[in-house]
Amino acid sequence: MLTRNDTIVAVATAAGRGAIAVVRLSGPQAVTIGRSVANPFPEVARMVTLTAVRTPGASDGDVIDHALATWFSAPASYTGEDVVELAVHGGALVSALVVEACVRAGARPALPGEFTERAVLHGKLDLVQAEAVADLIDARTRAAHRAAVRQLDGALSHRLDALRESLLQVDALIAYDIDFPAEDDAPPTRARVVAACDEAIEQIERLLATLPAAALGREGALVVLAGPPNAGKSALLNALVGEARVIVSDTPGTTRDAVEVFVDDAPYPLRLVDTAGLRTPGDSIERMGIEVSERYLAQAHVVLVCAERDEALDAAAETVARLGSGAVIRVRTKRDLHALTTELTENGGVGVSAVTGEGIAELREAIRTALCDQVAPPPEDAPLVTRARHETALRRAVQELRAFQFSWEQATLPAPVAATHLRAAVMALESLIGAVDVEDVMERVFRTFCIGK
Ligand SMILES: Nc1nc2c(ncn2[C@@H]2O[C@H](COP(=O)(O)OP(=O)(O)O)[C@@H](O)[C@H]2O)c(=O)[nH]1
Ligand SMILES: [Mg+2]
Repeated sequence: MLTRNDTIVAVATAAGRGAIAVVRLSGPQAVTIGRSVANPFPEVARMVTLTAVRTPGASDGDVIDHALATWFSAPASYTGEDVVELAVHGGALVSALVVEACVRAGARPALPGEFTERAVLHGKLDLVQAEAVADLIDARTRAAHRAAVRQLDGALSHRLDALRESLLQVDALIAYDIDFPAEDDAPPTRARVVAACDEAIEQIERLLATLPAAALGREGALVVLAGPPNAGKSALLNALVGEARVIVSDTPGTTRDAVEVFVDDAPYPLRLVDTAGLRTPGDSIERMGIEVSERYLAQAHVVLVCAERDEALDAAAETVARLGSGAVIRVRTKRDLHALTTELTENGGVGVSAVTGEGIAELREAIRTALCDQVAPPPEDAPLVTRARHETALRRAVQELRAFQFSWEQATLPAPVAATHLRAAVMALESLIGAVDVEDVMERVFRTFCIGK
């Protein structure tokens, strides 16, 4: 168990060469320690002051760095405690020396995530918002970024709070029903319990239904280019990405392994994969390339089957359909060289030219449509369920609510016993937002954070 009444210190910015590094202190001694390493120290909270940082007791000339000092008075700070921030010069050494000076002055080096953990302990954030802080830092895609900002703003927390509140009301209804079983309005009370439970289950399931969209927004959709060698796959990938990334060659079999390019598109980012051509292996490296393509094909959300001519397109589409279950888009390549047949349009295909750019926008739209057909993008303002921890707790809540509802409706258990399922559902929601003292949950959540956050 951690001591939480001491004062912690860490570098809050990323390691490496940079203009500025921020050393952060939080705890009851933050200001005292700040004063003993930084002179002058800001007279009042939230006033930036140019200062000199020294190890406690060092001579006047022994300056570690000139820095900007700011302090925030509890509870109006990130952690809810007194916080001091020293903006020093970046690089590996300066910030390490400043941390060392703070430790000499009585601070303890912070564990990963300990600042945010304190913010949760002091009620500045709930657990779900704290996770959003980590998600915001880790976001690689616009979709993940948007979900994290929304979650930090409290969108998911408010939804969970409202759910918890409605379950507590059901609990109150049950207590009423138990206390006054013979009252005239007993049947409506029982019906209200069932209806409120249905509503809660539906809301939780709606939240759970956002999991695939959240995952796709975070990880990106796998879009694989497949087809015979020389079909123009690499050229098409370059055209889709908008810059020359993949070697385009007129010698069949140049792309021997799979090449993956990440494109942060909306609503879902794309992992575009250029594969080796599907053909009888010519040599062992080519063979490896084909195995990689097959593996990718098996996982693809969308396969762009590429060929210059319809016969080749049919043959490649057949192979692809055998190897994977993703949506297939037929792409007739090198449109600038060939007249587009009507048959292709009837097959729902797209004609493209990597040279003139014709059909590229249409193809991007077709990819977007295929993905949205598989995983409907959630409404702009909907909170998303992003973590396994959330999923587990929500599924548990649904399971408990179902168990409650079953025994309530069938009267298989005495009402007070059935109500324990209801309370277990409430507890699942509470462990999610950190409303109960859940030491082990806190440990699991925060030790995956970066130090200084
Ligand atoms: N005219 C024309 N040539 C293309 C087009 N796309 C690819 N090529 C040419 O076709 C050849 C094979 O292209 P590449 O992308 O390497 O095919 P891959 O083997 O399927 O990856 C190269 O010489 C490209 O320059 C296109 O849209 N129009
Ligand atoms: Mg190629």
